[in-house]
Amino acid sequence: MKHICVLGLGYIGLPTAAMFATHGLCVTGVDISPETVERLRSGEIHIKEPGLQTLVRAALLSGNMTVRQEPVPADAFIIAVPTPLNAHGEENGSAIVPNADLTYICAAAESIATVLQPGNLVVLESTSPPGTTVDTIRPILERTGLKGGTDFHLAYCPERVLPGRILDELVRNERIVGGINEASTEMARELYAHFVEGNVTLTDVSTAEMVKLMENTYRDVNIALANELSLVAEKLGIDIWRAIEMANRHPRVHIHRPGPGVGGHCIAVDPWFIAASHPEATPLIQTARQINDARPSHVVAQVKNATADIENPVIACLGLAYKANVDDIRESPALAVLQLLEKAGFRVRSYDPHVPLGTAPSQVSSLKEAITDADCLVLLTDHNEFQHLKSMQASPDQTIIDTRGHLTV
Ligand code: SAJ
Repeated sequence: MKHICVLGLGYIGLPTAAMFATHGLCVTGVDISPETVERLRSGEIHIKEPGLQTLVRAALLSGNMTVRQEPVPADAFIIAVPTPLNAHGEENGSAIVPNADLTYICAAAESIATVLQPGNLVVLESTSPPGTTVDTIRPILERTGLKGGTDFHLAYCPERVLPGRILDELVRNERIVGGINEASTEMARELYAHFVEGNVTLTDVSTAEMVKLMENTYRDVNIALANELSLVAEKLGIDIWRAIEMANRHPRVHIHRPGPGVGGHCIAVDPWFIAASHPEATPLIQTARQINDARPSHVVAQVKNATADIENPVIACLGLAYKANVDDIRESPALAVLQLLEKAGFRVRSYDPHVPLGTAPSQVSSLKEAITDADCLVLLTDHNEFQHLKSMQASPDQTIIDTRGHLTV
């Protein structure tokens, strides 16, 4: 394998492309956005991720990586484009179960089909509903007249890295590889062996798709349980953080952390891919999603409660990113809280040390500015910068709502 095309230069595709390029392969990075291509060509990246700027520059300077808008003939193709939720979804009785929007995956497969050659390998990395590789990607590629499994190889290899630790986890994490036949699985394994140091487990294509979805569903359902327990603890006057800490001393218990909701592009989305495949069989998964989606409204109710006696209170929302110490605001529950607070008529200020000004409503440029004169401080993201919030309070009368248990010792 000498030359690969990576389609989609986002959070996963860009580090993956740069990683292959710095491990000796010739890489064409492909993105449909002319702005992204232009920016990358000038050596600048459009994503904040520790170490990524340096890695991409090294890949470009080595001459091993180039960037363009359409794929070129290559030995292998990796699809790493988004699979957003299709809000219209499918009806399940009275409820709507959102399903995956496969538009980007299909467009990527169609562009690969224009340059596909006998002997090529195509790998899908995007998180996808069960059956996508065989039922959606394969037919598009086979319209070329080439046959999957004999003329070209096809596999699914989910990305499993955590934003904020992508470069390290790309190399060290275990990978699952599932091909449409053994030869495809083996070719994909060989490809990733260029830089993956973790174990590579081989399986079939549908199992590989399902494993990825199960991992994030496990997390979502467990977070929902933590959120539900936190609601009950609140009503009972029990400190949920201490209670969880004690329960988790049991060797077989790992209660997750309650919070303002579940954000990011994965955990709030992937469970729906399983649910949409069999709505009647997934009441637990669907309920967990609803519990986690209801969390921002609960935070707003807490704010209303805390400020009931104050006329026209000012609320400082601290943290916009979906989780600690990243700049990523995709599906961030903090944004939902902000919106709901504004809708309820609160005067709001928001601050996040990682998110550029102008991203969210009423954003200010310093923590001091955010908390001065505020009546209620709502800690929405557990960034390190907020750890000493209590000692920075402008007055002891300011209520703090710590949705993350970040200030609990
Ligand atoms: N959260 C809680 N309570 C918790 C844990 C997380 O409220 O106990 C919230 C976070 O604050 C955040 C959201 O859930 O809003 C998701 O954060 P996360 O750190 O759990 O996960 P992601 O979305 O950043 O990355 C996940 C990872 N999956 C798992 O840990 C099973 C990562 O390995 C995957 O690669 C990624 O999804 C993905 O691409 O699917």
